[in-house]
Amino acid sequence: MFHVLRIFCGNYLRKARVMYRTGYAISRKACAFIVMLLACTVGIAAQAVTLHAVNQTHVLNSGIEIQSNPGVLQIVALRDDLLRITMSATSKLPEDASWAVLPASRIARVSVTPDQDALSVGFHTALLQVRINRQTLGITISDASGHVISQDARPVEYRADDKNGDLGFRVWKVMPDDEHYFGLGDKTGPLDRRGGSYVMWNTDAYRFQEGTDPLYKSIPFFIGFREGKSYGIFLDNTWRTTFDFGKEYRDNYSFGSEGGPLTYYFLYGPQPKAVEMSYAWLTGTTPLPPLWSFGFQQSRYSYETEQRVREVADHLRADRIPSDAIYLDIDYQQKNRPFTVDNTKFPYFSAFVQEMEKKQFHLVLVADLHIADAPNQGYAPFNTGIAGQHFVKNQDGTIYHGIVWPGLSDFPDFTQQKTRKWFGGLYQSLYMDGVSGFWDDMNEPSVFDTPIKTIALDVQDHIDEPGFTQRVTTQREVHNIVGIENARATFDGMLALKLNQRPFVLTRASYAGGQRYGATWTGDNSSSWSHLRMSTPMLESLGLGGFYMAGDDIGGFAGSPSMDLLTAWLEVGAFNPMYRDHTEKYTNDQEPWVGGHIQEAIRRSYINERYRLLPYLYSVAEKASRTGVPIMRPLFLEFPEATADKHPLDLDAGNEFLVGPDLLIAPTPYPDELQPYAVTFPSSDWYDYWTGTRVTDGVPPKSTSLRSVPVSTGAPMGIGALQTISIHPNLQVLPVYVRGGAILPLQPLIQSTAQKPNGPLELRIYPGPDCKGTLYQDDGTTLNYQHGVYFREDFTCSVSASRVQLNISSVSGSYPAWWKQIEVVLYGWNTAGYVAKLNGQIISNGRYDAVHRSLHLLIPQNAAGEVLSIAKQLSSGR
Ligand code: MIG
Repeated sequence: MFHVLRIFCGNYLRKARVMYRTGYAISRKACAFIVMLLACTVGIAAQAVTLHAVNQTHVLNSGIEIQSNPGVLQIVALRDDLLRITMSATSKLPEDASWAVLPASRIARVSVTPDQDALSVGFHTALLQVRINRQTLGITISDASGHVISQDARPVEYRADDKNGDLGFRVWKVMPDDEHYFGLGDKTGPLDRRGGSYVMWNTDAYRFQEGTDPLYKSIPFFIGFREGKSYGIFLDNTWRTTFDFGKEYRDNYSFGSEGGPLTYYFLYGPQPKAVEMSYAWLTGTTPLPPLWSFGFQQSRYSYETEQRVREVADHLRADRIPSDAIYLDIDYQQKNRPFTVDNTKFPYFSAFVQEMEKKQFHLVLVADLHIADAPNQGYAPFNTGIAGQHFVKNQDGTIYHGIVWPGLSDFPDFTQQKTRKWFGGLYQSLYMDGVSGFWDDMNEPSVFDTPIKTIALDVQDHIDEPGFTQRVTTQREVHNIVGIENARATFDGMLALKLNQRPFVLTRASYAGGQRYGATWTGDNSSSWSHLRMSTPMLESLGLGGFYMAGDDIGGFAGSPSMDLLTAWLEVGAFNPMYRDHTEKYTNDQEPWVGGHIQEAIRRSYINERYRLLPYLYSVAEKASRTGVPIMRPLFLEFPEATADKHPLDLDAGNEFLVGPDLLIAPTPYPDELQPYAVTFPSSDWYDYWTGTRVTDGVPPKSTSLRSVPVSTGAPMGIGALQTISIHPNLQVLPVYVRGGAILPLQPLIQSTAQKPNGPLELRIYPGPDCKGTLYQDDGTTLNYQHGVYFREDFTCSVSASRVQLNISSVSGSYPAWWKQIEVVLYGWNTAGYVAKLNGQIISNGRYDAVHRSLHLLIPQNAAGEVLSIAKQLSSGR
C-alpha cells in the first residue's frame, strides 16, 4: 500500500518539479497538481509510524520490556545510574551488539524494582526512576527524589526511506529553556550546541569553516546540563544520524537516524565529570600514550626527502627548540602507495630511522587505508589483499575502485576481523625499522572521483564481529565506522608486532569508542585567526567525546599564517593535549623558527614551558587514561555550579579552558581583536602562572548573589559570585592561571622526552582550598606501568593564616624517580621570617623571593613520604 502510494506520489513530485522549473503558469491543470501535491505530502507523512500504547509488559530482572504491537521497547539498567533504551518498530529488538560499547559493559546489569500506576509502568534503581506512559509510550526519567531529568516530548517516529526501504527513526525530548548541550565530538561552532543541528557522517572536510558540518568523526554522544546538573545521551547507531537542539522545535531536542538500531544510553551524573566517567566506562578510554607524544611534534605535507627531514631535525636541535617527533606525509612513499618507501628519497630508510632516534626524534608515518589497485607490480598490500578477499565489493561482486592519492585504489573491508588482522600486519616492516607511530588519514573514507566524495553507499561490507550476526551489509551502515576500524587495525597490529610497546596512532576519522585506538586531530583547518579561536571549543568537544588525546594543525593547514598568528597558535597549543605544527603542500614554511629571532624566542619560551610542565600534563593524562575525564576541560566540567543561577560558566567565559583540574588558560576569545578582554575566574582563588602572584581576592563566592554579568574592564573586581580581570592582549603573554589549592609538579628543561631532567623536581604550592596535587611517572614507552613499574606520589597541603603544611605521600609503584631533591616553591608567602621543618627537623636552606612572594626550600626525595611545615616567625625575632 505504502509502496504504491510512494511510486504514485514520486511521479507527481517529479512532474511538479518540472512544471515549476519550466515556469508553468497557474491554470486549472496546475491547481490540480497542487491539490495532488498536498495529498501526497499528507500521504507520505502518513507513512511515518509511531508506536502508541503499552499492550503488554514484561518485568525483567534489570528493567522492563513492553510490547506495543507490533513494536517493542526495552529499558534495562546496566548500573544504577546508567540505562540502555532500545526500541523497534517490529516485534524483534535491535541486535544487542556494538562497535563502541565495551563487551563487559554491554552485558552489565543491576536488578531493579518494578513500579506501576494507572498512567505508567516502569521501575526504579537506587538512583533513577523510569516511567513509561501507558498511552504514548513516552519515557520519563527522574532522580531518586522524583526530580525529572529527561522526558520524551512526543512519540518516537519511524519512517521508511523512499529509495531503499531503510527504516529511520527520530526521538524527541523536552528541552527546558535553561538546559545546555555539550559534546558531539568533532564539531565546529559554539561549545554549547543549543540552537544548532548536526549531522554525523564522516567527511573529508578540507578547509572546513565555522559552520561546516559534518566533519571527520561521528561521536553521537552529548551532555545535557541544567542548573549545575548533568546527564548524558549516547545514540549508538553508526548510520547517518542527526541531532537537533531546538532548531526544529523551540522546546524539543531530537536525535534520529536513517536506519539501523534505535539504541541509546542514558548516563546520569549529576556531576558532569560523573557523566564523562560513565561514558568512559561504556566506551573505554585512550590507553596511556607514549610520553614523547606529549612533546612538540613537527610536521608538514611533506618533508619529502631524508635530507630535508634531517635539516628540520638539526635545526630544531640547533635552535634549542625542544621537540620529540617529526611526521612523514605521503611523499615518502612510492607513488603515494601506503606501506612503501620511495628509496630515491629515503635510500637507507632503516639507517635513517636510527639516525633520527639518536637525535631523539620519533618518526610518525602516514599510511592511508586505500590500497593501490596495482596487479602484477609486486605491491604486496594489493596482492595479499586480493588473495585474502580483503577489499569491499560492488553489489555485482566486483571489487569497488575509487581514485585517491595512489590513483585507482581498493578499500579494506575493515568490519571483518581477518581484514583488520591482515591490515595490521602491513605495518611490520616500517614498525620493525623503528618507526614510532602511524597516521591514519583519509579514512572517512575519502574518495576523489565520486560526487559524494566517499565510497558508493551500496558497496558491500562484511560484518564479522563478536556480538553481531555475521552478515553482508552496505556502506550506509559501515561508512561511519571505517575510520575507527582502520585505527583499531593499526593499533592492534602495532601491539601484536611489539607486545610491550605503546602504539601511537593518529586517526582523522572515527566513531564513538575510537579513543581506545589512540589520538586524533581536527583535520584540515586554515591559517586564520578564526581557526585559532575555533580550535579551543573543538578540542574541548573532542575531549568530552572521549578523545582526550587531540590536537589541531598548529599554524593552520590550508594557507600560511602571519608570523604573529603562528606565534599565538604555538602559545595556545602548548596547553593543548597534542602539540603538532602541520601545514599543507606549497604553503610557506611554518616551523617555529620562521619569521625571525624575536618571534622564535617567544615561541621557544612556550615550547620550553610545555616541557617543564610535562610532569603535570602527563599525570593528568594518566588519570584521563583511567577515568576518561579529559585533559582539556571546559569550565563547567570542574565548576558546574560556578554561576549564581548555575548556568554553565563557559557561556560567559569566551575561550577559557582548563588543563586538568588546576590550570586555567585564557587566550583572547577573539584573537584578531586588540581591545582588552575580561578573564572570568570560576572560583575565588587564582594565581598568575607566570609570576606566582595571587590575582583574585580569595573570598569565596556569596551564594545569595544574583546572576553574574561578565564585564570587560576593571581589575580585579567581583561581579556577583565571580571575579574577572581585564587583560590587554599582548603577543608575548598568554594568560595562564593556577587554581589556589593546586600543587603542581614541574621539571627542569629538557630538549626531548628522551632526556633525563637534570636537577630537582619542582613542586609549586599555591595555597588555597582543597589543596592537593599528584605526580605520575613511568618509563614513557612500554606497558610495564601496567605491572607496577610506575611512580606515584600524592600531595596535600593545609593552610592557615600563619602556617602551611605540605604532606607528601609515600611512593607507590617501583619506577625510580629521576630526581634526588624536591624544590618546594610556596607562593602567596609574604615574609622572610619563617621557620621550616621537615618531619619535625628545622631546615634552613630557604630563600625568600620578595618580588614573587614565594619561598623556595630544598628537601630530599623520600619514598617513605614526608611532612614539610612552614610557619611565619613571630615578631620576637628582632
Ligand atoms: O588529501 O596526506 O588531513 O593532514 O597532510 C589530503 C596529505 C591528504 C589530508 C590530511 C593532511 C595531510 C594530507 N591529507
